[in-house]
Amino acid sequence: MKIVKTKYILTPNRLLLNKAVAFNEKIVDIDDFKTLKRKFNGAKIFEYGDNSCLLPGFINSHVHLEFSANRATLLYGDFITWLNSVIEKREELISRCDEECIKNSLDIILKSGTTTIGAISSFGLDLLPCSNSSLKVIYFNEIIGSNPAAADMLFSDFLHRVEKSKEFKSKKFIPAVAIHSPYSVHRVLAKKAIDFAKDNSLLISTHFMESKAEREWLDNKRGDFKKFFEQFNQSIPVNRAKDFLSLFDGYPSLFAHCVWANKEELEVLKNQNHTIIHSPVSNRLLGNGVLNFDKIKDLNVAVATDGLSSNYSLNLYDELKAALFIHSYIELKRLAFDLIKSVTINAAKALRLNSGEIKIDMAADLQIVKLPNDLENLESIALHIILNNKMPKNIFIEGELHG
Ligand code: MCF
Ligand code: FE
Repeated sequence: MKIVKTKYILTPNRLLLNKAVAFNEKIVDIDDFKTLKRKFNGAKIFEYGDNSCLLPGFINSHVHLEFSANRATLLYGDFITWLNSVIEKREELISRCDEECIKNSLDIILKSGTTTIGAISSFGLDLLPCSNSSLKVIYFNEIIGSNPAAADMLFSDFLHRVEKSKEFKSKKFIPAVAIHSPYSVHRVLAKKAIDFAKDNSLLISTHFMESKAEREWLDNKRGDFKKFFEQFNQSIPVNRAKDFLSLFDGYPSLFAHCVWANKEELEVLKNQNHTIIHSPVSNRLLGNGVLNFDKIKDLNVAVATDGLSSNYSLNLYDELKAALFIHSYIELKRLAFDLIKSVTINAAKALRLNSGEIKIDMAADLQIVKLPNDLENLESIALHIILNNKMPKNIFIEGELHG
């Protein structure tokens, strides 16, 4: 048994003062330090100072590790320009990121207080580092391809990657499925992969309505994607947005971006209990605009970094800071609390995890962070956690100390 004592505990639904938490792989008890010490005689004690705060480990539900070599290779500022640069530089980028490079990214993620990731894997090159990592990994095998002539070949390659990832399945490594997007996955292929995921109870993640170009293309067969698809001799979209969405009916899934989703689509996302994955830095760098929080009030939202293909950092503290400043019209203190919930409780819900909250019987995935020593106004605690941290003091995953 271990006991952690901090000045504050943000569960994050509640703020507890001068309490302690006893845990092994799971959280066993939350009570006064003295009581826990008496109850669990011989437990290993971790006592932190006056400005310390215990939080659930963060969950980064959407990250593309295979693109981790990118710093300035890809072109930022406009989505189609970016996409063309991905197609041109993809081979070079992935060859510049070997397993050691992916492991480095995973280490940085862990040191930054993230205890679980949703890894979107395009090629399976991140399988070994992900399955060997101390982090918990939901491993989303991605399917992509708009040419129906290649559908059978693409599906069998996808199945092969899924089967391979299943060999590593454990409590900490969970195989899943990613459907790249409605513009890039032919409807027959999308349906096949989604039905496969449903039949095998695998989580599904997708990119949806990320850019204005995607909106125009799927709605009117026009805009920047028209020219983009001419290079592949494709003149019409491979999905209608509405039909694509309906493939996920009855199966709560993760929808990345949704910046350009319309009212009806947001209504479907809400009614079907889907989660919006929000990556404000990626949206900014790829020229996709700002997700309007006023329109998604009743939806489950999880903030995530996306990959280094569209971000400069895989640290969720950087992403939360960016979100605080991007959504400048929302009341600051409440936004800070909601952002912390989005990378703990909300992300855990989306990924069907028994974590993301400091509560008895939840997994002991924890981080200890610091607060300024002049903090008096406890209504601002979430804000100051975000502003004053980047690398937490200690991290526990399933009760094991890391860093
Ligand atoms: O989320 C960002 C932007 N939107 C779409 N895709 C990606 C992102 N970062 C990496 N990607 C990958 C995606 O998984 O880039 C490829 C896919 O394999 C784009 S399609 C050539
Ligand atoms: Fe992405």
